Amino acid sequence: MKSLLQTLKGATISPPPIWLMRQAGRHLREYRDLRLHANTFLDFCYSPDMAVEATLQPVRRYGVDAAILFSDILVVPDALGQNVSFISGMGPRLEPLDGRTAIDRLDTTNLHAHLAPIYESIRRLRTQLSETTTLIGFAGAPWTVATYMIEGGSSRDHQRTRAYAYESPDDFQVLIDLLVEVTAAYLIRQADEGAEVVQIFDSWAGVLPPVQFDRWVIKPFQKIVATVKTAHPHLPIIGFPRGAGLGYATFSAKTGVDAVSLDSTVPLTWAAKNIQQDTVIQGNLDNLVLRAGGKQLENAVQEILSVLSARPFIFNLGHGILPDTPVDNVRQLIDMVRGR
Ligand code: 1CP
Repeated sequence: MKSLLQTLKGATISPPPIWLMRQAGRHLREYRDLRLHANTFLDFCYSPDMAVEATLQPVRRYGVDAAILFSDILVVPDALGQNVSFISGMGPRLEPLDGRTAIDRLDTTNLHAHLAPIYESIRRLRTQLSETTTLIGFAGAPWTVATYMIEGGSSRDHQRTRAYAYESPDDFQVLIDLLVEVTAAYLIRQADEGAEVVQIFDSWAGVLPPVQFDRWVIKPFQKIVATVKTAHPHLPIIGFPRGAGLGYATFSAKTGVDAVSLDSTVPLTWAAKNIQQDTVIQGNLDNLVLRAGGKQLENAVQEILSVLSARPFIFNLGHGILPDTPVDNVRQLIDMVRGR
């Protein structure tokens, strides 16, 4: 039986399942070798041969309990016709949406056709994973995806997007509603094709004040979770409202997700008391202590296990693994969690 699925159904398992956000990708030598075979990063994501291989690499190397589909949250704006490119060393680039006309130009008609190679990767992965490894599909949450669409890429403080949400809330709502609809449809298709769990990444949820957090994070999540659960009532959904602080409690209570992924700033005892009574917890090792390794890593891992492993818990990082993380530290982490 798959330990990740059992945990998401409410079982307390010892040792807890473990996988790592961004486990596929740049920290692995075999990924960097494979990456040379694709012209652009999106070509890589849309090549089932390469995406399947990249998904399997960390499973082979570490024996983690879950495989996360190799793709990116920005395939969705790409599928809506807002051309996305990834410039090496600079991150993603999009033609920024500069108002309602640009939002109205987004086109949902080719969504599934555009994303067909990703569905093909999921179908192939289901035949290649062992009996114990769970396949996780994913998407970005509307708020986080909208920040990339409006800023035109990564940004330090998402000021343009936050300003737009205050200055033109009705137009911004149109964009968020569109993203709610396509994200739900995308996740449903991933589950149709064989994703056994889905995670929704709201990496920039932490920049919003409570009223805005409710409107642009909680409400969109509620709608997506309800729509996905109508099609797939038993599909576990993990939410990751990174940086939400006290908002994690509201998020867990209100959105209907089965599990929440905690970032590393959330105090463990607070989370155990205020969240884990009702919701499975995933997290929340600092990716920098993993990179540093040694005694500090040991202490941090033991602290997390001692506070969170008495109830349903999935060991993970608080954010994605950093590219220069030594593979020996990752192996040491997995051995520690598994008590070896
Ligand atoms: O090879 C390369 O140079 C590209 C680097 C890379 C990789 C390996 C990017 C560019 N995306 C990915 C894969 C990816 N992205 C995965 C699958 C791999 C895995 O998890 O094992 C996933 C789940 C994502 C999700 C993702 N992409 C998020 C949400 C999670 C998070 O880290 O906060 C976000 C915000 C992105 C956007 C993105 N993709 C890539 C970059 C450089 C960025 C911008 C990040 C930023 O703004 O800080």
